[in-house]
Amino acid sequence: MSRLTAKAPLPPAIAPGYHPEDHGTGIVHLGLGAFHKAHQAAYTDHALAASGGDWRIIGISLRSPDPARQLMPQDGRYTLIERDAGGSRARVIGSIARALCAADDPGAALAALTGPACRIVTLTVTEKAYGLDRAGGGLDPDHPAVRPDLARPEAPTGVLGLLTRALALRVDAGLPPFTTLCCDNLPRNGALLRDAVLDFARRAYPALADRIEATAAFPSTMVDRITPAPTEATRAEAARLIGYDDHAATETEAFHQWVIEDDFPLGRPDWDRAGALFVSDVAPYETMKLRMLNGSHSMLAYAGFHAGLPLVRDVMAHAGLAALVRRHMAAAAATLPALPGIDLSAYAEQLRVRFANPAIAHETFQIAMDGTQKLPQRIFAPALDTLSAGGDLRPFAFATAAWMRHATVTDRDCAPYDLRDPMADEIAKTLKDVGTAEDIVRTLSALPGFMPAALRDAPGWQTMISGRLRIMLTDGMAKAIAQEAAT
Ligand code: CS2
Repeated sequence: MSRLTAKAPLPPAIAPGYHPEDHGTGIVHLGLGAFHKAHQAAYTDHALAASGGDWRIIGISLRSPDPARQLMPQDGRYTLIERDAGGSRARVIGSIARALCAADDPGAALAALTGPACRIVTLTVTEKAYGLDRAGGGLDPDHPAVRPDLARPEAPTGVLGLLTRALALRVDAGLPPFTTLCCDNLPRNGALLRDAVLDFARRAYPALADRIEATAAFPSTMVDRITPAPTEATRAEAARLIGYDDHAATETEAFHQWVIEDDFPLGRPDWDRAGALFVSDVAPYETMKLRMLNGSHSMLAYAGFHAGLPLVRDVMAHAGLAALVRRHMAAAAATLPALPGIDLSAYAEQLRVRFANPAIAHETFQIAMDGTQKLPQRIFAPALDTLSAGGDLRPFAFATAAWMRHATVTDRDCAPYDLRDPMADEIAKTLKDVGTAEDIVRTLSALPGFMPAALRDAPGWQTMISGRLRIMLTDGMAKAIAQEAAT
C-alpha cells in the first residue's frame, strides 16, 4: 500500500476542502502530539477550507523526533478518524505545512518563531513542561526546563526560554510579537503563561521586557476533545478508510469544543467557521471543564486503574464507579456560577455519554499521569470553594485518596506500574519511612506547592482522606468504591 502524501488522489469527502500548498504558514505550534492533530490543526483545516488565508501550521515537538519523521514524508498530511457508536469517519487534514523537532534542530525552531510569517504560537506541551510557579505566580527558576535556559538564554531548549527568546528577538528587530495561545488544561492559561514569560524576560532580557509586556497578547482558551494515544489499530483503520498507509494517523471522538478569548492583534484564522466560540472571558468555561470533565476524569482514572478497569468506558460500565462519577460531577457543578446558555446537568450527562463512548479506548493509566500538576485545578480548587460554602467535601476527599493510593506505587491490587509524575522521586523519598494512612496523607498534603494551606489545614479534611485511603490500601480499591458508592 502506498504512503499518504500530497499527491495521493483522494475522494472529495476525505480530501482537504482546499489546496493546502496554496496557503502560507501563519501559526507555529509547540507540542506536536495527538491532541494538537485532533483539535487545533483540525479547526485550522476547517477554517482554511471555509475562508482561506495564510494560516498553515509549522508543528514543533520539543523532544521527540517521531512526529516530524511521521509527517514530513507525508507532506504534513494525516488522517483524522472520528469514532463513536455509529462508526468511524476519516478525513485527511492538510493544515500542517512542516514538522520539526526542536531538540534535533533548535535553530530551525527559533527561525520558525522569529520568522515574519509567524503571527500566532499555539501550545499543547502538558502542564508540567512550562516550569510555572503555580503557588507564587511567574516562573519556577529551579524547574529543569527553566534553569538551564536562564543560565544560557541564547540557546533555549525549554518552552519559556524558546518563547521569550523569540519574542525578545522579534521586538528587538522591530517585528510585531506573535499572539501566544496556551492550549493546556490550566486555569487562566493565557494569564499564567504571560506572567511566566514576562518573569523570564525581566531576568534574561531586562531591556526588552517592557516592550514585550506592552505589545504581546496571551489570550486564554478552553480546549476539549477526548483523544487517546494512537495505536497500531489506528493506523490499520486509517489504511482501511483512506486506502493509503498513514504513519501519523490520529483517532478522536466526534465531539469537539473550543472557547477562545478574542485578542489576536495580528489576526487569526476563522476558527469560528469550524465551531469555535469567541468570548471576552473564557474563565467560566475553563473552570467548568477543568472541574467537571477533568476533575471527574482524574478521580475515575485513579479509582478505575486500581479497580482493574483499564479504560474509561469500562469505568462507565461499572455501576459503583459510574455512580461516583455522577456524584463527582454534581459536586463540581455546585461550585460553578451560572453560565448563560449552559445547563450544567445537561453538560454532565453529555460528559457521561462521551466517557462511555464504546469506540474510544481511553486508558485510565494515561489520564493518571502527572497528578501533582493536575489535582490543584481539578480537585483542590473546587474543594476549597465547597469548603467556603459549607458543602460536602467527600467527593473531593475520595478523589484525593485515590490519587494518594496511586502515589504509593504499591501493586497489591493491580499490575506493577511506574508513577509517571514530575514529582515521582520526591514522592518516593518522602513516603519511604511512612506507614499509616494518616502519615501518608500528612506527608503528601505537604508536598511543596501542591495542596493549598487553607484546604490542607481545614478541620476534618485530612481525616476524611485517610479513612478512605486506609480502605483502599488494606481492602483494595474495589471495596473502597463499593463503600463510597453506598454512602
Ligand atoms: C485528561 C484530558 O489526560 C487527562 O488528564 O483529563 O487529557 C482530557 O481527555 C482532555 O482535557 C479532554 O479535552
